[in-house]
Amino acid sequence: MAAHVKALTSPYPGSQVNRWPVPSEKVSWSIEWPEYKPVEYTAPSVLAQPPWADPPLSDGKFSPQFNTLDGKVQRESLEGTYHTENGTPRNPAGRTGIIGRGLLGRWGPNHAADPIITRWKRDAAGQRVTDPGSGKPVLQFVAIERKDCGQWAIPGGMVDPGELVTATLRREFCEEALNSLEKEGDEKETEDKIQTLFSQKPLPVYKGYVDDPRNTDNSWMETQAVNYHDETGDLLDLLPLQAGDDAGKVQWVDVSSSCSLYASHSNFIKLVAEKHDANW
Ligand code: RP5
Ligand code: MG
Ligand code: MG
Repeated sequence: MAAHVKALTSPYPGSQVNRWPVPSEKVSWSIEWPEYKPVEYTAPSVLAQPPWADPPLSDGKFSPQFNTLDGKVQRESLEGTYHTENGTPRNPAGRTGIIGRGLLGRWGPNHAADPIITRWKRDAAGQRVTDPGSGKPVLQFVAIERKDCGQWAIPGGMVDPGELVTATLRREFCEEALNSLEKEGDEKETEDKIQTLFSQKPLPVYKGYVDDPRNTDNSWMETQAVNYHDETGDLLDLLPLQAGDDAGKVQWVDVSSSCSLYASHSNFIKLVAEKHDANW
């Protein structure tokens, strides 16, 4: 697993809490560090116990089953068995400078899904555009601007308890990039296009830990990122992109190494470019 970097940044998102500074050589739990005194922080929105959040571990009635499917809540990690200490899960990527859950609802892994929707960039005549530097064709993907931090990202989201990941991928894309929550229902033609796009077998891109700025020592993001590609461009050409839910903007973005994106999203986009032998 790659060492995390964004999970070490301060202040913690949506707060003025500064993490206990963790130098890169002290991230690993295998390095003894008795002086380590991480700050405790769980956001008020999580402590209010919305339906998507666990109770505090001190709650006598709450006995989470870690490293297993706990009722409908998936507490298994995509990274294998994680360590628990006195009933508290430990971030498999190492120290973050914060204990508690921060903005994350679940103790342990918080599972998300990231739909990477791509097409070839084309000129006015419909010809594929090639990058003059690499000589390779340019891919485009549907990106959203996150309302929480203003960064551009893949329109991903959390897998609901019991939800199939394939359903999350489609639901999150529709909510964030097509504004489905605010619409009565799409026109038949749009519905058909979405159906065709998501009934394709997606290309697996990445499964595992995400270097998300919300991660803590006890709660962290994991994702399954997949690619749905529109080779001809016919399917997505007329799909009406409209930002919704936690997305403030949505647009097609050219895939290249200058894409600076939320969490580890540029790594995922790079993998997609490689799979299609596209410009990076
Ligand atoms: C990232 O957070 C994942 O890769 C996914 O894109 C996202 C899910 O969280 P929300 O968009 O629901 O905040 O770690
Ligand atoms: Mg969402
Ligand atoms: Mg989201």
